[in-house]
Amino acid sequence: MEPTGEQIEAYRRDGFLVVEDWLPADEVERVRVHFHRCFEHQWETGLAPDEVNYDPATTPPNRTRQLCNVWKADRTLAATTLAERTAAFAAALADVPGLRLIQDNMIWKPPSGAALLCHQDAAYLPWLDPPNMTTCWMALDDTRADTGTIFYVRGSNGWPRAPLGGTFHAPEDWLAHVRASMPSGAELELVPIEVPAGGAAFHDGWTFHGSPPNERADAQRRSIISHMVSTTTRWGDGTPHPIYSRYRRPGEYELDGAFFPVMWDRAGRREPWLDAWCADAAPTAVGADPVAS
Ligand SMILES: O=C(O)CCC(=O)C(=O)O
Repeated sequence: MEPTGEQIEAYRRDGFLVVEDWLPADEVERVRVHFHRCFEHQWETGLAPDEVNYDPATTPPNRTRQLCNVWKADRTLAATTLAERTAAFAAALADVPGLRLIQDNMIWKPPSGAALLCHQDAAYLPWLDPPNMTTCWMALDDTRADTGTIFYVRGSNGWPRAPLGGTFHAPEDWLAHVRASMPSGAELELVPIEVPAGGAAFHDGWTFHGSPPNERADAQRRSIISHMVSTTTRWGDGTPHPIYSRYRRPGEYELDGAFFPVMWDRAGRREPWLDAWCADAAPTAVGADPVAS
């Protein structure tokens, strides 16, 4: 599946592209079941994700919940975040020769859940050379502006690159960092992504985006996200990342495909073990949404 010329043009101009029907309905149902197992800390493979920002017993109920690199913990979720077609489509949008997963992300904003800071993803990657990112954000619920969906700042991919600033989880003002970083004379055009469950939005690593609080007391807002980097990316010589730099072989610059798998490249490369890893997931009965009211 390839983007049309119009989609590529829109992505490069706006810094994002919405594709309303990305995941089939049965995949959305399967993913929801495994998403909730993971938030209950049930790791299908026995391996924990790299970041677990949620504990059912202690996390305040209105906090937006997050797990990162769940592909190692659950192979049903891996099949979605490591899908070849996602990388092929995104590489064409971003005009890169191929993409590897740097991190996947599960975001669960519960009813009345707190905001996430409006930020640029690539600013979090000074440990890579060059810092870059292409993301596929996939909705597991019908999203609306008032359910705390993701918002993009149209055209901010063309703004000067800002340093990191602000608190990611539950900031007091989710727009403070982008307002402080935007060039003078620029307009803050916020675009809420309102899609049916299974809809997706692709965005560039320098596009400002974030999400306000979920204003509704009756709506979940869940998403599963593939954060990818170009296959031309190498380790940088800057300050190591406290978690992800563990996967660097001393003295080497090449990213290791065992930890940052190549999903697709123009030469036909994909990690040879990847399809078996995803296919080995135990079949899941498709059924009721675990948090449906
Ligand atoms: O889902 C959200 O609210 C934000 C997600 C995000 O920051 C991202 O996909 O890069």
